Amino acid sequence: MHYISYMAIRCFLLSMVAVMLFCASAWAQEAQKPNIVIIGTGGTIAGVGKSNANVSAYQSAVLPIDTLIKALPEITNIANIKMEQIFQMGSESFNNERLLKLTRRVSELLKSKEVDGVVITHGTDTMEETSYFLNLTIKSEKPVVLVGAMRPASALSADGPLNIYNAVIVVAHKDSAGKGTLIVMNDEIHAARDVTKTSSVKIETFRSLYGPLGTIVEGTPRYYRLPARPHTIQSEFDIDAIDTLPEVNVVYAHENMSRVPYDALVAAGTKAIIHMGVGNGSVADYITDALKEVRAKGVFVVRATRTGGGIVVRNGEINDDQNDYIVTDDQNPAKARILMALALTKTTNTKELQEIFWKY
Ligand code: DAS
Repeated sequence: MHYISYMAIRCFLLSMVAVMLFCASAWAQEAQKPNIVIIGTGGTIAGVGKSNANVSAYQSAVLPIDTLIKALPEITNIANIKMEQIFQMGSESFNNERLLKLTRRVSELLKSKEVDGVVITHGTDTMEETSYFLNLTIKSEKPVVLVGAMRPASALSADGPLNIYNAVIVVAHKDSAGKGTLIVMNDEIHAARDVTKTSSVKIETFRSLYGPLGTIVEGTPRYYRLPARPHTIQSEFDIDAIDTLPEVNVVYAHENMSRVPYDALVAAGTKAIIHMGVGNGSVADYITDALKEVRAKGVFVVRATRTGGGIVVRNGEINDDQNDYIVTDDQNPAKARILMALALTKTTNTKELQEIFWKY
């Protein structure tokens, strides 16, 4: 009898040890997995169409972030996930107030030792602006990755689930630290500074002027380039030092321009106008005086190009020195607006403002 009870106790103890070892290894694996926070803001990625055949006609910003993430149990193999829903809207509705709120929350999360990175699900329409702002104002080398979708979650071949999966892979990977804010879409990893949305409907809409930083292949991010301009901890801008953003607006130039948009924006109190000029940021001869009056009234003028690529040459066809204008480097007008708003939190000296465009 004693022998049987001895063996029973021995088996029980051995099974307890096995359970403890399993838990320890599971805990160790959990402990090894990075802690990632996924913030939901809305967009197509959370969209729902009337049928799965609706890939471009749908209601954006419907599904909550936990519904999107619960549909992806695979990501718990990559990281420990927490979720927050900060907005539920199309990204066309971002404004300075909402941009500051999102950025402050990301900054707060990254200050915690319990957070190793942040993924933001975001509409694609203004994702390049939000990511550029984060890229310039977040003082952390921890990865921040924005992700969206061109097809709603309800669609046939929805691109959102794999985009989120890839975004978590990228944010969780050690190689993604210190590269600035990233956008992950369509298996590509883009630098926030360079990327722009180039199509209203195509899956491959996000393009970077000089190509993506890298790609994701079978669950591994592969980087081939590094950002060349200062970002995050290298940037002079700090979200914690920004209370509000100066009002900066964009005017799209075309044949037969009217001066009304410029005059109306000055009357409304804008601090700077991004002149989205044809070609090399050109100004029609019948608008030249209007733009000079804008500057004379103390509103800055930044000459940008509507072409979708390339720099604006200073003092090329227009005497920017004499007119006290600023020219963009290769920033598109939407990003020029973000950068000018940040620059005006630092200086109102035209030469210093111009240097900021050539630096970031
Ligand atoms: N409404 C667009 C947006 O939220 C849809 C999208 O995400 O593509 O940006």
